[in-house]
Amino acid sequence: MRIFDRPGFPNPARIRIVLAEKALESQVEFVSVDLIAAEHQQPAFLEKNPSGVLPVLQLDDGTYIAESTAITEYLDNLDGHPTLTGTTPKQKALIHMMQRRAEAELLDPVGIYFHHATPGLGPDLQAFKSPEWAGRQDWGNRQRDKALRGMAYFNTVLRSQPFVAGDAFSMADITVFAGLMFADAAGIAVPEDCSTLVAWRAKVAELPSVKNRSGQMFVPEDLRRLGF
Ligand SMILES: N[C@@H](CCC(=O)N[C@@H](CS)C(=O)NCC(=O)O)C(=O)O
Repeated sequence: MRIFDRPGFPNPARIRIVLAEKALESQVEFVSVDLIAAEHQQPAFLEKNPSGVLPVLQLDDGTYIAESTAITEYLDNLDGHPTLTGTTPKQKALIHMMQRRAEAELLDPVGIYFHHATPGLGPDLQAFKSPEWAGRQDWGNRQRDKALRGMAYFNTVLRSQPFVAGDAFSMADITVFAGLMFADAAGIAVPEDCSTLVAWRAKVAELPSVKNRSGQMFVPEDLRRLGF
Protein backbone atom coordinates (compact mmCIF):
# COMPACT_ATOMS: atom_id res chain seq x y z
CA MET A 1 0.00 0.00 0.00
CA ARG A 2 1.05 3.58 -0.57
CA ILE A 3 -0.13 6.71 1.18
CA PHE A 4 0.15 10.03 -0.61
CA ASP A 5 0.38 12.63 2.12
CA ARG A 6 2.47 15.39 3.69
CA PRO A 7 3.60 15.17 7.33
CA GLY A 8 2.21 17.77 9.68
CA PHE A 9 -1.01 18.55 7.80
CA PRO A 10 -4.19 17.71 9.72
CA ASN A 11 -5.93 15.21 7.45
CA PRO A 12 -2.75 13.27 6.70
CA ALA A 13 -2.17 13.23 10.48
CA ARG A 14 -5.51 11.47 10.95
CA ILE A 15 -4.32 8.59 8.80
CA ARG A 16 -0.88 8.49 10.42
CA ILE A 17 -2.64 7.95 13.75
CA VAL A 18 -4.85 5.23 12.26
CA LEU A 19 -1.81 3.46 10.77
CA ALA A 20 -0.08 3.56 14.16
CA GLU A 21 -3.22 2.34 15.98
CA LYS A 22 -3.45 -0.59 13.59
CA ALA A 23 0.32 -1.25 13.56
CA LEU A 24 0.35 -0.89 9.79
CA GLU A 25 3.05 1.75 9.35
CA SER A 26 5.66 -0.76 8.19
CA GLN A 27 3.31 -2.02 5.48
CA VAL A 28 2.91 1.38 3.87
CA GLU A 29 5.13 3.35 1.55
CA PHE A 30 4.66 7.07 2.15
CA VAL A 31 4.78 9.32 -0.89
CA SER A 32 5.19 12.98 -0.02
CA VAL A 33 3.11 15.42 -2.06
CA ASP A 34 4.27 19.03 -1.98
CA LEU A 35 1.10 20.92 -1.10
CA ILE A 36 2.80 24.27 -0.92
CA ALA A 37 4.12 23.87 -4.48
CA ALA A 38 0.55 22.89 -5.51
CA GLU A 39 1.65 19.41 -6.60
CA HIS A 40 -1.83 18.19 -5.55
CA GLN A 41 -3.40 20.43 -8.19
CA GLN A 42 -1.40 18.92 -11.05
CA PRO A 43 -3.02 16.41 -13.43
CA ALA A 44 -0.86 13.54 -12.16
CA PHE A 45 -2.33 13.91 -8.67
CA LEU A 46 -5.87 14.79 -9.79
CA GLU A 47 -5.98 11.45 -11.59
CA LYS A 48 -5.56 9.84 -8.18
CA ASN A 49 -8.04 12.10 -6.39
CA PRO A 50 -10.12 14.54 -8.46
CA SER A 51 -10.84 16.52 -5.28
CA GLY A 52 -7.16 17.50 -5.18
CA VAL A 53 -6.66 16.87 -1.48
CA LEU A 54 -4.50 14.67 0.72
CA PRO A 55 -4.36 11.95 1.96
CA VAL A 56 -4.90 9.26 -0.67
CA LEU A 57 -4.39 5.54 -0.18
CA GLN A 58 -3.29 3.40 -3.12
CA LEU A 59 -3.93 -0.32 -2.79
CA ASP A 60 -1.60 -2.91 -4.26
CA ASP A 61 -4.12 -3.55 -7.07
CA GLY A 62 -3.87 0.12 -8.04
CA THR A 63 -7.18 1.29 -6.53
CA TYR A 64 -7.09 4.80 -5.09
CA ILE A 65 -9.10 5.56 -1.94
CA ALA A 66 -9.49 9.18 -0.90
CA GLU A 67 -11.36 10.76 2.04
CA SER A 68 -9.95 10.18 5.50
CA THR A 69 -13.08 8.39 6.75
CA ALA A 70 -13.02 5.94 3.82
CA ILE A 71 -9.30 5.31 4.27
CA THR A 72 -9.85 4.78 8.00
CA GLU A 73 -12.67 2.31 7.35
CA TYR A 74 -10.46 0.35 4.99
CA LEU A 75 -7.41 0.24 7.27
CA ASP A 76 -9.47 -0.49 10.38
CA ASN A 77 -11.19 -3.47 8.78
CA LEU A 78 -8.13 -4.98 7.08
CA ASP A 79 -7.39 -7.36 9.95
CA GLY A 80 -11.03 -8.23 10.55
CA HIS A 81 -10.94 -6.61 14.00
CA PRO A 82 -12.07 -3.01 13.70
CA THR A 83 -11.18 -0.94 16.75
CA LEU A 84 -11.72 2.61 15.48
CA THR A 85 -14.95 2.48 13.48
CA GLY A 86 -17.21 0.29 15.62
CA THR A 87 -18.42 -3.27 15.47
CA THR A 88 -22.12 -3.06 16.35
CA PRO A 89 -24.63 -1.10 14.27
CA LYS A 90 -25.08 1.36 17.15
CA GLN A 91 -21.33 1.91 17.63
CA LYS A 92 -20.78 2.40 13.92
CA ALA A 93 -23.61 4.91 13.71
CA LEU A 94 -22.48 6.90 16.74
CA ILE A 95 -18.85 6.98 15.62
CA HIS A 96 -19.79 8.16 12.14
CA MET A 97 -22.17 10.76 13.52
CA MET A 98 -19.59 12.20 15.90
CA GLN A 99 -16.74 12.11 13.42
CA ARG A 100 -18.88 13.99 10.88
CA ARG A 101 -19.73 16.54 13.56
CA ALA A 102 -16.01 16.86 14.26
CA GLU A 103 -15.44 17.69 10.60
CA ALA A 104 -18.46 19.95 10.16
CA GLU A 105 -18.25 21.83 13.46
CA LEU A 106 -14.49 21.98 14.01
CA LEU A 107 -12.06 20.80 11.33
CA ASP A 108 -13.82 22.37 8.34
CA PRO A 109 -14.48 25.82 9.87
CA VAL A 110 -10.89 25.94 11.11
CA GLY A 111 -9.80 25.10 7.57
CA ILE A 112 -11.90 27.88 6.03
CA TYR A 113 -10.61 30.33 8.62
CA PHE A 114 -7.02 29.24 7.97
CA HIS A 115 -7.30 29.48 4.20
CA HIS A 116 -9.33 32.68 3.95
CA ALA A 117 -8.68 34.77 7.03
CA THR A 118 -4.94 34.08 7.45
CA PRO A 119 -2.08 33.85 4.91
CA GLY A 120 -2.86 30.11 4.85
CA LEU A 121 -0.68 28.16 2.47
CA GLY A 122 0.49 31.29 0.74
CA PRO A 123 -0.66 33.38 -2.24
CA ASP A 124 0.82 31.10 -4.91
CA LEU A 125 -1.23 28.11 -3.89
CA GLN A 126 -4.39 29.94 -3.00
CA ALA A 127 -4.75 32.07 -6.06
CA PHE A 128 -8.50 31.46 -5.73
CA LYS A 129 -8.52 33.49 -2.52
CA SER A 130 -10.45 36.37 -4.04
CA PRO A 131 -10.30 39.87 -2.58
CA GLU A 132 -13.88 39.42 -1.42
CA TRP A 133 -13.07 36.28 0.47
CA ALA A 134 -9.67 37.30 1.70
CA GLY A 135 -10.82 40.77 2.62
CA ARG A 136 -14.05 39.80 4.26
CA GLN A 137 -12.67 39.36 7.70
CA ASP A 138 -16.17 38.78 9.03
CA TRP A 139 -16.36 35.62 6.93
CA GLY A 140 -13.22 34.25 8.53
CA ASN A 141 -14.34 35.30 11.96
CA ARG A 142 -17.67 33.58 11.50
CA GLN A 143 -15.78 30.38 10.77
CA ARG A 144 -13.50 30.92 13.77
CA ASP A 145 -16.56 31.48 15.95
CA LYS A 146 -18.14 28.33 14.54
CA ALA A 147 -15.01 26.37 15.41
CA LEU A 148 -15.10 27.81 18.93
CA ARG A 149 -18.73 26.70 19.26
CA GLY A 150 -17.61 23.27 18.06
CA MET A 151 -14.97 23.15 20.79
CA ALA A 152 -17.61 24.08 23.38
CA TYR A 153 -19.87 21.32 22.03
CA PHE A 154 -17.18 18.64 22.31
CA ASN A 155 -16.25 19.92 25.75
CA THR A 156 -19.85 19.29 26.82
CA VAL A 157 -19.92 15.84 25.20
CA LEU A 158 -16.73 14.82 26.98
CA ARG A 159 -18.11 15.82 30.37
CA SER A 160 -20.35 12.76 30.29
CA GLN A 161 -18.20 10.21 28.46
CA PRO A 162 -14.45 9.53 28.21
CA PHE A 163 -14.23 9.67 24.43
CA VAL A 164 -16.01 11.57 21.69
CA ALA A 165 -18.29 8.73 20.57
CA GLY A 166 -18.61 6.92 23.90
CA ASP A 167 -16.43 4.70 26.06
CA ALA A 168 -13.70 3.89 23.55
CA PHE A 169 -11.17 5.84 21.50
CA SER A 170 -12.38 5.96 17.90
CA MET A 171 -12.16 7.66 14.51
CA ALA A 172 -14.24 10.51 15.98
CA ASP A 173 -11.54 11.27 18.57
CA ILE A 174 -8.92 11.30 15.83
CA THR A 175 -10.90 13.89 13.86
CA VAL A 176 -11.41 16.15 16.90
CA PHE A 177 -7.71 15.83 17.73
CA ALA A 178 -6.77 16.80 14.17
CA GLY A 179 -9.21 19.71 14.35
CA LEU A 180 -7.49 21.05 17.46
CA MET A 181 -4.10 20.56 15.85
CA PHE A 182 -5.27 22.60 12.87
CA ALA A 183 -6.73 25.22 15.23
CA ASP A 184 -3.26 25.62 16.79
CA ALA A 185 -1.77 26.24 13.35
CA ALA A 186 -4.52 28.73 12.51
CA GLY A 187 -4.09 30.59 15.81
CA ILE A 188 -7.47 29.66 17.29
CA ALA A 189 -6.97 28.90 20.97
CA VAL A 190 -9.16 26.49 22.88
CA PRO A 191 -11.31 28.63 25.22
CA GLU A 192 -10.23 28.52 28.86
CA ASP A 193 -13.59 27.23 30.01
CA CYS A 194 -13.21 24.11 27.83
CA SER A 195 -11.16 22.38 30.51
CA THR A 196 -12.68 18.94 29.84
CA LEU A 197 -11.68 19.18 26.18
CA VAL A 198 -8.18 20.26 27.21
CA ALA A 199 -7.88 17.30 29.60
CA TRP A 200 -9.17 14.89 26.93
CA ARG A 201 -6.64 16.31 24.48
CA ALA A 202 -3.77 15.78 26.92
CA LYS A 203 -4.94 12.18 27.46
CA VAL A 204 -5.17 11.48 23.71
CA ALA A 205 -1.78 13.10 23.08
CA GLU A 206 -0.24 10.47 25.38
CA LEU A 207 -1.64 7.51 23.43
CA PRO A 208 1.29 5.69 21.78
CA SER A 209 -0.34 5.96 18.35
CA VAL A 210 -0.55 9.72 18.73
CA LYS A 211 2.64 10.37 20.65
CA ASN A 212 5.03 8.18 18.67
CA ARG A 213 3.53 8.21 15.23
CA SER A 214 5.86 8.88 12.36
CA GLY A 215 5.59 12.15 10.51
CA GLN A 216 3.76 14.06 13.21
CA MET A 217 5.70 17.25 12.62
CA PHE A 218 5.46 19.57 9.65
CA VAL A 219 8.31 19.13 7.18
CA PRO A 220 10.67 21.93 8.41
CA GLU A 221 11.02 23.25 4.87
CA ASP A 222 7.22 23.70 4.75
CA LEU A 223 7.24 25.83 7.89
CA ARG A 224 9.95 28.02 6.42
CA ARG A 225 8.03 28.40 3.17
CA LEU A 226 4.89 29.31 5.10
CA GLY A 227 6.83 32.01 6.93
CA PHE A 228 6.82 30.43 10.41
N1 LIG B 1 -12.37 15.54 3.05
C1 LIG B 1 -10.96 15.30 2.90
C2 LIG B 1 -10.23 16.58 3.25
C3 LIG B 1 -8.75 16.49 2.89
C4 LIG B 1 -8.05 17.85 2.95
O1 LIG B 1 -8.67 18.92 2.95
N2 LIG B 1 -6.71 17.79 2.97
C5 LIG B 1 -5.89 18.97 2.96
C6 LIG B 1 -4.62 18.72 3.77
S1 LIG B 1 -4.94 18.67 5.47
C7 LIG B 1 -5.47 19.32 1.57
O2 LIG B 1 -5.04 18.46 0.83
N3 LIG B 1 -5.57 20.61 1.20
C8 LIG B 1 -5.13 21.09 -0.05
C9 LIG B 1 -5.91 22.27 -0.54
O3 LIG B 1 -6.92 22.61 0.10
O4 LIG B 1 -5.51 22.84 -1.55
C10 LIG B 1 -10.54 14.14 3.79
O5 LIG B 1 -11.30 13.76 4.69
O6 LIG B 1 -9.48 13.53 3.56
